[in-house]
Amino acid sequence: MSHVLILGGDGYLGWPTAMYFSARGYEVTVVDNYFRRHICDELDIGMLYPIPTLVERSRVWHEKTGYEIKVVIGDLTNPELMRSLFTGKDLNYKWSINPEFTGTPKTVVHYAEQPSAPYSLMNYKTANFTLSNNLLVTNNLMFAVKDLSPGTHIIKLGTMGEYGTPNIDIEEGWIDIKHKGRKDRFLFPRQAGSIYHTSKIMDTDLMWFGCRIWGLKVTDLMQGPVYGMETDESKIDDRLKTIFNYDELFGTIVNRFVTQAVIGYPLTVYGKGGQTRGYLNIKDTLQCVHKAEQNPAQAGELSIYNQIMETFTVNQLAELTKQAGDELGYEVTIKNIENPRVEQEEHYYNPSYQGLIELGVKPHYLTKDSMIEMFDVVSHYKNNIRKGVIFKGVRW
Ligand code: USQ
Repeated sequence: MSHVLILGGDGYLGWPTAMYFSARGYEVTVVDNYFRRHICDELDIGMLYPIPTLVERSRVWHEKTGYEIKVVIGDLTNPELMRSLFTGKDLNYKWSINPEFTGTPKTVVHYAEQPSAPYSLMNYKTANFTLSNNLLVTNNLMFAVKDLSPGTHIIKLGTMGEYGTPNIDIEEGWIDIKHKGRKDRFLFPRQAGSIYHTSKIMDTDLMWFGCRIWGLKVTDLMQGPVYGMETDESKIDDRLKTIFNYDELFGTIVNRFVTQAVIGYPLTVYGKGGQTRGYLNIKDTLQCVHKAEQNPAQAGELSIYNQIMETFTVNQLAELTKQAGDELGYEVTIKNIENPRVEQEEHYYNPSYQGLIELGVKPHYLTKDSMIEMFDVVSHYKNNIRKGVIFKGVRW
């Protein structure tokens, strides 16, 4: 079965992706430097529940399913570590059943980035870390594939935030431009609202360079904010649950709103609340990455999909959270607070996102009922929720 290498395999999306592929018979290797855990400790921002180490999770996964997820712990800004994942030379598995090198990966899923917009704008040091980590890992990956395994398909997680909120429809990655009687196709204009999002634009540029110059095969998944925590695989054992942040830095909005509602904290709507984004359930992230793996880009192609299932304003999300919470007997209040970010609070937003649906992804939509399921899980950990980490006010 083909080998999938997951960079950033300890993260919110990386670990569920690893289990998803493993459960479908793929050989899976995960790599992570535990950045997210370490920074949460350092900044004292709580997660909803403690998460076992990757080694422990892989052991539990093996015990429960018989499948193996090989674990490598290390920093992928080190080019030698990245290259060892393609050659097996000096590669040290922290956990595996069979310590032999699995072989060159057919697909690499690249999540190994600092993913938080507010973290990237705390100060010049966190901005530097975001740029250096995200760009060096991407560059190391690009060179490792070019030099050692040019047939490997790279699936890179991009973000819808690269496009910003333009006053025209957002295409899936590309736009045809007519200019003075001539035509050409270009990357759709990018204009990000944070250093993190800007680092993702630079990633895309690096990968597009690699496709044009060396014929790499790359799929860029332009993902919106993800919500949820349960997947079919995480339900097998509580210790397999993914990291769930509800703090201002690493928690995404829906996860934050449900957590806030459970402890009676007024929902933190930033500014007027008209900010519109495309959202998706964590289960759909897994389907999308799988479809991308099954439909690889051709040599020299940068294939781009907008990875969202529906759009909402912040106000609509707050209202939906309130409806679900009210039905469960919580007293949910909504509070418009001064927006710590620089962003448009009322704007046009009309992205295309048919590509992945056409490949067969079946969306899970955000409804009052699906929110109620999230309330059920979050309320189970109610005593772990710390009010103090919900809003600290990192400003742009
Ligand atoms: N927002 C609030 N209140 C909150 C938190 C957020 O009103 O308590 C607003 C934000 O101002 C923003 C929207 O909700 O307008 C989404 O914010 P978010 O924190 O859920 O998402 P964002 O910072 O954009 O970043 C997240 C992930 C990032 C991913 C991105 C996809 O952290 O890794 O790339 O979603 S996208 O937004 O499409 O670029």
